Amino acid sequence: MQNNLPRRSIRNLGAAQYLFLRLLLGGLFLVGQMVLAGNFYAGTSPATVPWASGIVPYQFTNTLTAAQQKTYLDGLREWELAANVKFVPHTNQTRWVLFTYNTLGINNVSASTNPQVVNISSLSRSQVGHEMGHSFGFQHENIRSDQTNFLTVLSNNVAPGNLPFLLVDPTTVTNGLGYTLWNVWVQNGATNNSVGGTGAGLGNVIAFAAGSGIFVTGTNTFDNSLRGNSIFSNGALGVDLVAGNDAYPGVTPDDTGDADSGPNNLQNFPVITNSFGYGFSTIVLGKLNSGSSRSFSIDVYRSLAADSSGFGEGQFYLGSVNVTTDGTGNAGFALTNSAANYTGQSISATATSATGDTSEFSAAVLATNKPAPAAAFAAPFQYRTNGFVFGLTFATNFSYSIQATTNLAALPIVWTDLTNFTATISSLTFTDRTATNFRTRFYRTVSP
Ligand SMILES: [Ca+2]
Ligand SMILES: [Ca+2]
Repeated sequence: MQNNLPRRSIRNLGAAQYLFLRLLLGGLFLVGQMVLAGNFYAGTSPATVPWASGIVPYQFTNTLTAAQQKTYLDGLREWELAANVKFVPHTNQTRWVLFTYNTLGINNVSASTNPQVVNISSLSRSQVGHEMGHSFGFQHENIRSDQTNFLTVLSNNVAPGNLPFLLVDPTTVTNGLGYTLWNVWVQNGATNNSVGGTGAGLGNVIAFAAGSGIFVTGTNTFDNSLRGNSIFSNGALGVDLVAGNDAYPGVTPDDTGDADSGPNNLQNFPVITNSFGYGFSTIVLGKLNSGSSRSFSIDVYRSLAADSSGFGEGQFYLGSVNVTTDGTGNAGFALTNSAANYTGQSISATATSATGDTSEFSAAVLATNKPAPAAAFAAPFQYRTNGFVFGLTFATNFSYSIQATTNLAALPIVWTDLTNFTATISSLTFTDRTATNFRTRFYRTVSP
């Protein structure tokens, strides 16, 4: 029944998230579960923020240890480096901020009280920086007042009870935990969703998350297609499928036959066996093991650098290949991308089943430079009424041109392209139908 549901799309979400993640601090990445009380502003500090000349008086609760206070000061220091603000110990100023710590798993800011109270449980420099963003009037991208410029919320795709967390200016939300630590979180029975797509303009930018780029969790969470996005520079895996018994964060290894179950059915990822650039092209060879006699789309990506895990991510989508596994669940694939030679970049791939389950990223393989194997002429060599006929053998997946000239003596020799192609078979018989009026004819094959 779930497969009959219309496929839902989350488009441009990445762009919105990207803006959010940049927030104000540029290189300092800040995310976390957040609870907000008080006023919300449109992503920039309003004139009513009560810190004259950027001077922010602060005080620690007397239960904070010296180490906890230092963590706070480290986070505040990031703001002082990035913005025109300065934190000073509170003395007799009218408005000030109180820094506290709790063990309840709650991070929040009471922005409209005096003193403001910044309450942090997961105390870290980045969390302090994040919460101070709220203190200054910044808000999560998903609730900013100009949200609709960046994000379309499909309410039928939001779990019951969670819609307030995506509303513009949700002033009714004063205490809750609805925000995602991950950039895109597909969870708790979400099915038939699409994040991105392989068509033009459908991919999202999903980058700079502290955790995974896309995080897929929960039982009965499957058929979620994650294709064609630009996923890079995230703190954990580009795509993480996390079953209940998985160690997080982490690569979920392929299982032979792919009979395991979990989010996106723990779809096995491909294995790239070789990737290399040559000429003006990049060739990617690989294989997939999954269920037998089933069809899959292999999406191939390149990244300027491999993820530190060695798996993915996928910064630039290179193209897709459709494969069908044999009776033992195995399929090979080859993709030739003719856009450029990406030698030195990291190549990775995902597999997506016919029902839409997308895998995690494969291990990244560095593309090496490789000259194209030379083509060879072979019999028959025959002159027929419809042209000159000869055989050629190739290395598959490489591109070749067949060229001809009528004069080797006149320099420079003028070679004419007869055809260009990427070899999908290792040999063919070629007929030069233009070779009907020449006394002599010379041929060569060229690979870029
Ligand atoms: Ca995993
Ligand atoms: Ca699996």
